[in-house]
Amino acid sequence: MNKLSKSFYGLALGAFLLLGWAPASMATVLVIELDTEFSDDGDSPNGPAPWVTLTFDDGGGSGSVTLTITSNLTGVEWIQSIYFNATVASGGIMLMDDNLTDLGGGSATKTKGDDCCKADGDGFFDFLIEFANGDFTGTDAITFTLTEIGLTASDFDGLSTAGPGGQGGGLTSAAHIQSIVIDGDGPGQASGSGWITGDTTTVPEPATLSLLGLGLIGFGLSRRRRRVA
Ligand SMILES: [Ca+2]
Ligand SMILES: [Ca+2]
Repeated sequence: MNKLSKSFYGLALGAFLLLGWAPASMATVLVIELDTEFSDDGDSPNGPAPWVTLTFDDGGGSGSVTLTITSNLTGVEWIQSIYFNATVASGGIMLMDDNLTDLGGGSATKTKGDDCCKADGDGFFDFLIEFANGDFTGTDAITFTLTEIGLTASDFDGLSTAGPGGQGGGLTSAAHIQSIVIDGDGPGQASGSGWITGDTTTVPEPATLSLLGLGLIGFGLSRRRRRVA
């Protein structure tokens, strides 16, 4: 084995070790972007979607998940309530305030329990967080911490359930937006409101590490080619 192939095998071994090690430190980030109005006669917020984004991050471990909720609203539009789901029993999960500074001194009212909470005419969700008039506006960002033994971000990749008085269910999350300016509103009026939902994206950490591994192999090959030339 010559010097060049030794260095290549060394790099390949390094990449293999890197890839082999990745799953053990898997961090998952779950993102739900609420960009679709789903109520029968509701109104869409006036700014660009997504209007609300939920990000669940377990930091590569289990037991504690940070939930960051960001808004992208305009004018006097504000979030009255946010609903989401768990694929594990929700009763044992602690939901705690982390940073609510952007609520301007206001607080969040939290309700949990499997299929506890119905959003508009749709199905039942496992968590509900409610806000006071005008607190959660503009591009505010607030965070909560969810804890339970073994809990990871993936445990919030659930859908709402159909039930009495509800429609089909099957939504990832929902939010009720108030004070939307609509056609016919006079100056200073904002009489619209709407229910929004959207799709979930999962971002597993191994994808990033695999790319890093491939990058290292590519770097090794290009060095090798240059030395041969
Ligand atoms: Ca605020
Ligand atoms: Ca449920």
